[in-house]
Amino acid sequence: MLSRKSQTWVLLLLLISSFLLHISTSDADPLWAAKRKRMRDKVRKMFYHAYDNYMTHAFPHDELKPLTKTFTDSLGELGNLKLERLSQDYNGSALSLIESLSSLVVLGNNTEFERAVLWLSENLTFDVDVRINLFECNIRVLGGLVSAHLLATDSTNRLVQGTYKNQLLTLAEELGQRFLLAFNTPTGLPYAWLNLKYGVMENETTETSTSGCGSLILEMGALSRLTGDPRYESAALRALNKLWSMRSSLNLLGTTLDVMTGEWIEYSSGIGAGVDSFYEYLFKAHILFGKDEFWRMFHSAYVAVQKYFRHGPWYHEADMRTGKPTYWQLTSLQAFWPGLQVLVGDIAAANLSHREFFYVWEKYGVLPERYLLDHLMLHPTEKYYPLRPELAESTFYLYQATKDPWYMEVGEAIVNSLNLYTKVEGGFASIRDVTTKQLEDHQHSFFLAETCKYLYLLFDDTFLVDRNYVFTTEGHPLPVLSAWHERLPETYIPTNWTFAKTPKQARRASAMSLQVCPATTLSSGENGGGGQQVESACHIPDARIDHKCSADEQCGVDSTTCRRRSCSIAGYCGLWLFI
Ligand code: DMJ
Repeated sequence: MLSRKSQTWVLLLLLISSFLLHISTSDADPLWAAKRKRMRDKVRKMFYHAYDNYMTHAFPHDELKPLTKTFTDSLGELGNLKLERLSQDYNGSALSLIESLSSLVVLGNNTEFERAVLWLSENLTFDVDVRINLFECNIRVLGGLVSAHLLATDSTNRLVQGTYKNQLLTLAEELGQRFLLAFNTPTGLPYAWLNLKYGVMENETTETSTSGCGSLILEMGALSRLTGDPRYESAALRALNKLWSMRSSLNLLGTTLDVMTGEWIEYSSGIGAGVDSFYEYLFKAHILFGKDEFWRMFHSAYVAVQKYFRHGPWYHEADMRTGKPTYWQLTSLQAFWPGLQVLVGDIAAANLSHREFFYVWEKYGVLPERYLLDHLMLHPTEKYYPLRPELAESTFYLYQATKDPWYMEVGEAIVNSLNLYTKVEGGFASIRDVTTKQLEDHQHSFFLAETCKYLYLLFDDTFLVDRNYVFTTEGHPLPVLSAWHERLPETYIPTNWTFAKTPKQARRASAMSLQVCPATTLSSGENGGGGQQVESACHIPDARIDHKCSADEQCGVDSTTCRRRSCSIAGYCGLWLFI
């Protein structure tokens, strides 16, 4: 008999690997199958249109400017839009090529992958006088290299192993060593900015974001596991723990902080810019490394988000000290949240928010960067759409979890919009203003790393069959390896997944639902019959199924509002209003 924790893992892995089941009603229908294939081919074309134009007009520089068919060496400016003066001899870091590596494997183009690996092995250097943003360089460059190294050494990918001699790992290690200089602060919280050649510069800003400190553990942890050098994981973990210790009594964090003093600068936060991947990495670190402490942190953080930020399907921002709402805004970056909710099993909540994001997408044809929820209108200045992947990402996760063909229709709408509004002869251009569809001369590297990848996986998930990956916040896959885990290696073997008896159960089960309301999920499992859908991660059922009670302690937590129910004078649990 597996322990409850073991069961948790079995179910989580089943959820992630529902890819294996291939039980979609739509797949059985030849018309749907043909449509999926057509859509997959359309996305493949999009990727190559973006990639080939980058290779022709911008490589080895960082990113393509598709309108003028020129390039930008943007690694030194990611994270804020300030242009840094780059040294004369800096010819870019082939950022978009690094970001394309895992996508090439997902699309099955091993030949181009190998060509790219070879080029990077021979030409990439980090000994350059460039001021980089640690967070961006970590998720894009370190993550891209580490993921590609793991793909290159995975024999099931049928890559020509002979030509690969761990060159990408050597490069990743060189970069990781440079990163370590950023962590040299009294708090262990890393500087946001670092010069790759000279380390942290004099008078460097000490302000950084929550994501900047809390979204390093996947890439740096993987680097440590691969090299045997614990310094990368320790530095990332120390920063994460310090950040977590700065949470308020409500388990909320702010958005920006000072790395020297460990004090908050911006107390308001939400699930969007500056914070998003902090939540994502707590849970994904739990998947990748299996440590209970990640689970505990994530669980408290998630419940606090649902309690203080959630307003029906929307998420506003709130003050970490009081939980009082501050800004009522939907931001494009928040659209990753339903995808994360799928991983934790909060499918109903994920579906609800996803629909709202898609509603806004449909309203403008793409997702505006910021939308004012209190006025149901665009933010006056942040009207742009820089080809972001988040809605496609969540759509992919929701389709994997539910196999509901509606999500493929959403994917189709996204693909059509991208082709209609953003495709130009020289690639795909960002949108400056979603109302006029005026374009901007920038094809961000995440379009290759994420947007195209998630859309492709939505229509063709062959890459995921028989595998178990966790995707970084930049969409780079890292395999879940038993050797990296603290426990339960047997649960990674698909044939051991005997716990869920029906595909329906597998889709609905989750780590979170088991942790929070085990009775609900387990009883539905034992009855073998579909059972209840997970409503919310904070849901705690009342002690008695008929909701009768004699004391408040016998009442649970409401799934929608996350408020604790109390026992009425008549002896029933409910959200009673006491005047
Ligand atoms: C990407 O770099 C990553 O997805 C990151 O987590 C957020 N910003 C962009 C995409 O919008």
